[in-house]
Amino acid sequence: MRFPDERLSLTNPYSRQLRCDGRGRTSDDASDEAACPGPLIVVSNRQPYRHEYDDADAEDDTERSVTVDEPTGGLTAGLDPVCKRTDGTWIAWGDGSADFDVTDDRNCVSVPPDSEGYTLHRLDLSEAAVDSYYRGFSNRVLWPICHGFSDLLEDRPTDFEWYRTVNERFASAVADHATDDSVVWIQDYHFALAPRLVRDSIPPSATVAQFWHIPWPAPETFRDCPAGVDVLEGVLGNDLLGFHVDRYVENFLECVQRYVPNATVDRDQRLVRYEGEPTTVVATPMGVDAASFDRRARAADRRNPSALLTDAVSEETVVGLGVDRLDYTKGIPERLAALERFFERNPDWCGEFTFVQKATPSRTEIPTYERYGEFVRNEVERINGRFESGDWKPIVYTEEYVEPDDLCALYRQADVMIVSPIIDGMNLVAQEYLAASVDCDGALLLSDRTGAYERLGSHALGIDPTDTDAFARRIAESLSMPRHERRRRMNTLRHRVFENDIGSWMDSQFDWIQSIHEGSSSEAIDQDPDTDPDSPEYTPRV
Ligand code: ADQ
Repeated sequence: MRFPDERLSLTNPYSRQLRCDGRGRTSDDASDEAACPGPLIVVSNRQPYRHEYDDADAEDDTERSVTVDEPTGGLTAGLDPVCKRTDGTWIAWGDGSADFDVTDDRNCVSVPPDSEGYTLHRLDLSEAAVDSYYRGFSNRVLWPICHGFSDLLEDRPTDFEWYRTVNERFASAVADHATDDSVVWIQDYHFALAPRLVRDSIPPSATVAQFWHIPWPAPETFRDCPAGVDVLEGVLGNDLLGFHVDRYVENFLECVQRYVPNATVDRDQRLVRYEGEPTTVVATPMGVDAASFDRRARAADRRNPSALLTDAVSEETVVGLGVDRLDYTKGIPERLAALERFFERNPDWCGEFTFVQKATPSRTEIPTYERYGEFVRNEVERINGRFESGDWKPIVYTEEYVEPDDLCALYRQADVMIVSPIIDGMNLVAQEYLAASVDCDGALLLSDRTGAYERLGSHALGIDPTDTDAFARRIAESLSMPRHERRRRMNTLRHRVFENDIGSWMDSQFDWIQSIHEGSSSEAIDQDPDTDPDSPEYTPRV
């Protein structure tokens, strides 16, 4: 490991990310330190707290009690204390049954309940708005385009106009709260138009930033995006735009160069100037709350595995695991095909190895997703029918909700984790598995098409999810890998996940925001696109 001063200039915001303890820190510690230079205004589709009526059958509202869902981890939990500390505001779609019965006449409520908190401003969106903005342009256009699935794009007539309307409503809510030194931090692809609208309606001294959690495609793919130029011009309203990895930054800059002729693109500085305003574009790979997964996994008793395993798998069975939303980007059919090939080629493993697939139905109102789920379920049934014998099944499939503690127990229990997306912006599941692998005896099979592969690929078992034969061989290899080799790989992988946890990621975000907020021009920020500066052991992708 080299020392920080060999690698980083003092002006580089990444310099704060370096750790010496090798264990990272808890999200609580991290959020205590994350330095937001002004009152934070977070904009996201999902809200951090949801108010729900408990008893839908009660006769009138006075008889019904209200429960509040709270953030349990990850980014939302990490941002919560920053909002509190900066007297901030969170603006999101209010989708809970009691949400608007607890807000004031501006649709605002103080959260967390019963404590000194911050303002949650809820937007009341009609069913038509949600259908077009969320299930329409966001998830039928931008999601498939950004993941390179142009053939799945559905451009319905009014979706983009609704998307614009909803973005305008969010931007107007931001303007209601913004002050001279506000920091507006917009999350994800649901808000491609909002940054420009916000930029034009709040004081110039306030900062507008956005993190784009999914990939950005190459220009040849982006060309198919309806209203693509509006999307680019909207995003260029940001002072700072973050992606997970360099590849997406490069793709974005190329798209701007190609489709926004009035913009000036400096590829070396990763700086775009459009209508006189600069946008700095950065790659900051997101991490997980590693300490919390580690803690929960340690609390899970090794002799009492999660109920899912107790019911379906005998104690001696070797366990493989997949945990995904049912989304066509996640490569679940490809994984099933590789498992089928593996059992064909390795009949000795029948009865000895079981693959547990935890899948969560997602965006089920969209027919493509419904068909995908149906296909996955049928494939599981077909493969099980082909190989099962006695009590043993090759695949245990469940869509049931798994509590966070049980998920950690499952991660800990799994001898092999398979993460095989066709494409994935980052992939947090792979990192969660590593953080929860406290016994250091598991192996990770990881698609080389995930953002996470850039940091973890050198010590995970890399797979091309579409190459069924090679994928099946990788499964066999992982099951026969000597224990010392599994430990060696796992130690390094865990180290990387702890070093680059969610707290470290938030620090890097706020360091970038601060440098831009303070007007220190991005020219002074030395971005080195060929290395991941926060990971001393990082091996460049091949
Ligand atoms: P997602 O596409 O949802 O996120 P991912 O990052 O793997 O993908 O998972 C998000 C979270 O959902 C994880 O914390 C995981 O534990 C949870 N989860 C997923 N399936 C689950 C299941 N079956 N049961 C319980 N929990 C489950 C998007 C992008 C990713 C990017 C993230 C963050 O698509 O590429 O990593 O945002 O930026």
